[in-house]
Amino acid sequence: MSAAEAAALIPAGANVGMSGFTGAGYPKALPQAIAAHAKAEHAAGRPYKLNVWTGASTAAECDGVLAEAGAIGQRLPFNTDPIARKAINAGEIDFIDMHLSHVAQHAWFGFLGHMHVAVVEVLGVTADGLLIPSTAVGNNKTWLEIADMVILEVNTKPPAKMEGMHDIYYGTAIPPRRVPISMTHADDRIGQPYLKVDLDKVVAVVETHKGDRDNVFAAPDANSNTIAASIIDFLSHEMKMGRLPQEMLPIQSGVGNVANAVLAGLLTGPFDNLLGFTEVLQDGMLDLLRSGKMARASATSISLSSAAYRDFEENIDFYRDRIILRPQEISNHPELVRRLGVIAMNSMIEADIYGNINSTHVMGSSMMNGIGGSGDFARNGFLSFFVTPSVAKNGQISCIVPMCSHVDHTEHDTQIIVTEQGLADLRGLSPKQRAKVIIERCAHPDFRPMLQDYVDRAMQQSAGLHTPHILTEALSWHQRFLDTGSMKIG
Ligand code: 0RQ
Repeated sequence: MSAAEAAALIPAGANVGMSGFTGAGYPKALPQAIAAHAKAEHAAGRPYKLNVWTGASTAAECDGVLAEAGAIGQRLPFNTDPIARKAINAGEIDFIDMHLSHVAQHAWFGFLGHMHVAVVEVLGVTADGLLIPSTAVGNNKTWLEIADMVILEVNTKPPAKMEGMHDIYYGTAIPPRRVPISMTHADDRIGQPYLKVDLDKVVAVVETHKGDRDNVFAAPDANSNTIAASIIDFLSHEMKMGRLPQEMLPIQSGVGNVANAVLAGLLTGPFDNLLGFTEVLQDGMLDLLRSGKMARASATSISLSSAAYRDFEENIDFYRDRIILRPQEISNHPELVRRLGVIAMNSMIEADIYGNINSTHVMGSSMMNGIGGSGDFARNGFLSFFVTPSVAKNGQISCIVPMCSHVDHTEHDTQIIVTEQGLADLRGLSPKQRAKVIIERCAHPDFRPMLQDYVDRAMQQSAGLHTPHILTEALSWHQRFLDTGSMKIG
């Protein structure tokens, strides 16, 4: 069926589960056809919006076109598209920012409402009616299970030899019937290579032949390289001290340039036979696999630059033995992250002097991308790093502030903060001890005296001295930036 015919089957107001995770495996044709359909409906004076649930972010030809057409009512759980972000921050899209490991189970529990339609990209359908998953698994297993009707986009562009790479676990149940997930190594296979679907629910099959978005990265800059070097030194030290096993623990790495620089640092670092247990497999991890430094990687999505993607395609026989793609409820599962002892590394927007972390909001009220999987890994990891340059916007914003303008990860989840200024190891420290090391090691020299002055005065004025604060001043740095364009005074 054509994408336009398939799009016409989706009624206004439907809850639609789409494939897609960090710019990989999203539907390429349906969203554009839905956007055209929405525009036609709007022109005829009829309302048309859908509630769009995915694995994580998609791309311009999915979130972008839908947002541009005003076709998204509610969106969850993660978005990086600039047009959709603008609509979210203009209050036009109701965005629900969720831990990525929660999405599938909250959908089964019925917490999110009923799913009417699933639109899922696959690489093919076997003679037995099983589905070959694409470059991202995300929440596809769940969408296919719970949707009333299913639209498949069969994309013939990704290498057909990806068949067999995936590991789809069908052992999850709803409490009280849950059982332990029997995975003890990051590279264990516990499921089957195919997605299942009730063929009676498949109302349309649409063919596409199109690659995923180009997930380009700037070459790591000096700050990213310094942060990466600090983390690698720290891990070596932990190993020397006997706190980190010699065989090293599996690595999770968030998205972005700093995350990629850390992976690039591991390429020349002292660790061998690494394992990845992450959600997004980016260029840096592909390099580690190619070099032999990393033996295997488990993820839910392959999100590559076009150059890395070519390498993946050309060397698919090599990579298919080394990469395992799982549903995100498994790639990000707290039980597994804790059992495997994952080392979590995620970027943030800002940290406060006590170690609370804001990963999602700019100046307290505007959404950037979402919490993604950072919380799944940070709370349950063996070690948890949060990284950022110490300043943003040409030095006018301090990424270390008296109080975060929004909190995604509490002080209880944060172990280690790293900026290009240095590394603050917060393990075993009280709030006041944390403030001292965060200010000394992580704050930019332009803001260090202001932060110290804040703490000194809070020690005099605060009602309680466990986490000293001056409540009328705690968020004044953000307000000053909004008023003057700088957090600096004068
Ligand atoms: O804005 O693009 O307008 O210049 O934030 O900042 O430094 O380019 O960093 O691309 O690595 O993203 C936390 C957003 C970092 C990301 C975040 C502004 C800065 C710039 C981006 P401009 P950088 P990155 C795995 C785990 C949450 C989800 C997560 C993220 C823009 O890593 O979304 O971890 N993480 N998932 O100027 C105001 C500050 C700022 C600031 C930076 N303090 N105040 N603006 N910026 N610091 C993936 C998944 O879960 C799927």
